[in-house]
Amino acid sequence: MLGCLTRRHWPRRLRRGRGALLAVLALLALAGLGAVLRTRRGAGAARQGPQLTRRPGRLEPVLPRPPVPPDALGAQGEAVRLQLQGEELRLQEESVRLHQINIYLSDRISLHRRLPERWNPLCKEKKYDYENLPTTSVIIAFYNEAWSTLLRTVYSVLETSPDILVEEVILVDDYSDKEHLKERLANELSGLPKVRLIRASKREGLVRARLLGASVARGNVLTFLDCHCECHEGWLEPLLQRIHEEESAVVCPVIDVIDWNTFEYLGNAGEPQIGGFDWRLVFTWHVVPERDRLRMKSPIDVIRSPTMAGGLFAVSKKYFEYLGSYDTGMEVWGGENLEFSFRIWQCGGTLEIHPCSHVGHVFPKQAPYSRSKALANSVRAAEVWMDEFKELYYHRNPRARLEPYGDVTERRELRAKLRCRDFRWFLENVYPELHVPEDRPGFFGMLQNKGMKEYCFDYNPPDENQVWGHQVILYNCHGMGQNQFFEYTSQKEIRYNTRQPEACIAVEAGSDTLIMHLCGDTTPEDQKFLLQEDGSLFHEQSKKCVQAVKKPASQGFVPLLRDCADSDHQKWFFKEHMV
Ligand code: UD2
Ligand code: MN
Repeated sequence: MLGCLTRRHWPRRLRRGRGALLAVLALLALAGLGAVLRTRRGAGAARQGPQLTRRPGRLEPVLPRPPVPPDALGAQGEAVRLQLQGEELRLQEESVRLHQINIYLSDRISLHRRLPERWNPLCKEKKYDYENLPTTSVIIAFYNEAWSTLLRTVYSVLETSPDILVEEVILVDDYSDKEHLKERLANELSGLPKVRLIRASKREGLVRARLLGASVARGNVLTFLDCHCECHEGWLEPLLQRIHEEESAVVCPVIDVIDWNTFEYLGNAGEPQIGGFDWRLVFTWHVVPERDRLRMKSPIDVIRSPTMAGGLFAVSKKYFEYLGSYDTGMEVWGGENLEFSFRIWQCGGTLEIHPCSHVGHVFPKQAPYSRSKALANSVRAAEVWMDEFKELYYHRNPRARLEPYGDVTERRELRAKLRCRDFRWFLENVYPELHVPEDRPGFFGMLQNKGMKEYCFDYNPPDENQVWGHQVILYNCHGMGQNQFFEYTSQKEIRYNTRQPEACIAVEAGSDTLIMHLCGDTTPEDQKFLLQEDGSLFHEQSKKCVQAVKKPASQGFVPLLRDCADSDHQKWFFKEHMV
């Protein structure tokens, strides 16, 4: 079913065009495969051609990987913890402060290290249609990246990717100002086959930097990578094979974590996670839903994903252009991944993760540069693609409503031109796992106390990844949504639904405390509250009312269950946020 849906908008004309191209290639192939392969490899230094007889099923990489002594630091992708003191320790700490990555250690790990095998063993058996696969331009945009993480990315691509599949590796310098990225980098790269370096003449941000790379790319497929990656053996073939089969598929590798401090490669052969988002438009990871697992014939089939993390994916160049490439009104960082994900699905493509393609990525300790434009970028995505559902986002992030986001007319025209589906279709068909809040007027926002008007329900879990299990408190109302946003549903739940997975207020068993639990499919008894006309909040199971109570021996207040009484401290009302 979905197969037909996804093809709906991809115009016949283009597809036929491609068919014709393939026919020509087939004729050429008949005339002499060698000639075709030679042109596909392009001109360049002495490189080895495909060695089908010597290594059946695998082809030589662009560059051979020089041997790295097994006892060299991190040579197998294992964790390294240097025992440093004095000046050396200071230098290490400074490198972390500067890059939010332990570059002091990275500089001491080989640029040619091998990663341990962390893919499903079935991937090793997989056969590829090498002669017919499209070629790719690998595009790596970078801004002020450290030397060793950047160069390790480049070598890793060259040393793991079959030469026959790589048209070129395009590095796009997004107007970095670090000295090592100037002449020294140009010199280093000029000695490498197929590597091109282009430079932006002003800071473009990752969207326009990537597009700069795409504009000069000569491969059939664009493969985007971040500039601090390491590719696992066999990472490229599955991406290209899938696009060869289905040109409107945008395919992501599994993103494995490389630890920012120890450079341990935390690859994992198990089932990968897929991408989602919460109503703040923050990207989230999820396990594969059961209905998709049932549809898969093998654990190494591609997996549909509602969204992508953003940095690592392959897309047919022609299809990328057809889809409107990127929203060039997006600056610096953020938002483009969800925008592109919505667009792919709503405009007839598919977004997938291939379990056999693994790439490691260094997730920094925290953001190494200012990402102040991320909010405006998300607003652009919401304004163009989310229809009335953008209100759910604005409710949870009221500041976004005030954010100047520029002009999106052209992007809306693109949506109309491609006759893309609406956001409701996306939610119902691609991401039905996402709970869609009701947000009934008067029943969402901050939950304020009548007796102490400055106090609101507040929940701030210490761990962003574990939303449940902590006590709900009262705190000065700040009016910014986020951790003070609650929704009272027609199912009598008080949902904390800014994040994923969603949590609901419950009464802790045997106590008078309100704590956060995961919401149930149907409302569990301990999560049922009645918000009554007079503002009292009645817990049905215990037959008690929620009251604002001063915490003993502290300045703070908490909501606790008490016998119901006619007190303003037991009256609550929702207010939409202030801004
Ligand atoms: C994630 C994505 C990233 C991007 C971002 C949302 C992964 C692994 N990473 O954040 O690719 O989609 O979410 O926007 O999925 N860069 C520039 N110019 C800039 C800023 C960044 O060229 O002004 C480069 C940067 O050097 C890097 C890439 O863009 O190569 C992505 O930036 P990041 O690594 O800081 O983003 P990340 O991984 O935190
Ligand atoms: Mn990154």
